[in-house]
Amino acid sequence: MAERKATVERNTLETRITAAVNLDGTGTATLETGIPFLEHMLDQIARHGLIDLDINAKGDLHIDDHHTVEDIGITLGQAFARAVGDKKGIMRYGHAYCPLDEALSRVVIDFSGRPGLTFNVTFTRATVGGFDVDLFMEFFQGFVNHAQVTLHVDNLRGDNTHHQAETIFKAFGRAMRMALAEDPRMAGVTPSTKGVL
Ligand SMILES: [Mn+2]
Repeated sequence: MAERKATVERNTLETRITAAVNLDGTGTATLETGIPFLEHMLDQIARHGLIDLDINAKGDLHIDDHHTVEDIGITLGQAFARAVGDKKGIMRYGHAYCPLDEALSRVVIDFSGRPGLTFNVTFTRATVGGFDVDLFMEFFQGFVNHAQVTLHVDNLRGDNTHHQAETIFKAFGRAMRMALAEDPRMAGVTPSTKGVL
């Protein structure tokens, strides 16, 4: 099986980002974004998705975190799209429920080739660790648009905002791990009756 790795560099007047992914990693993350809470979340994707992530972002944080968070989502989405390639042999669909104490989230992903995000989350607070929780949806929208995946994110319950966010990212990692897993019976086969994804 070919290595499923990609590195994408994306520079705009607002942000300069490099994102490297290895879909068959061991869950190590090297993160330099200037946004500690986002790094805590990206670390969950790596650890629970068994995906190696190396993300370096220099953004206009003197304005706020918005451009940097959205553009990390975009760049990471581009890296995933490139690393997953023609999607032959993958499970395509993945889902996971992850709890953290009182919080529970469900994430369902389909490497459909079509961008689509349903984000059904009501955070109990507006910020967590100094991070504006509105930006989580911006991150996932950027990711979905460029990875070309269908993604349903539901926070089913939770009182603590940190727990809500963390269960979403853990479930996202786990769902990704399932969707990207390869079944030897599907080797060389596109998991679609259309024959193309
Ligand atoms: Mn935590």
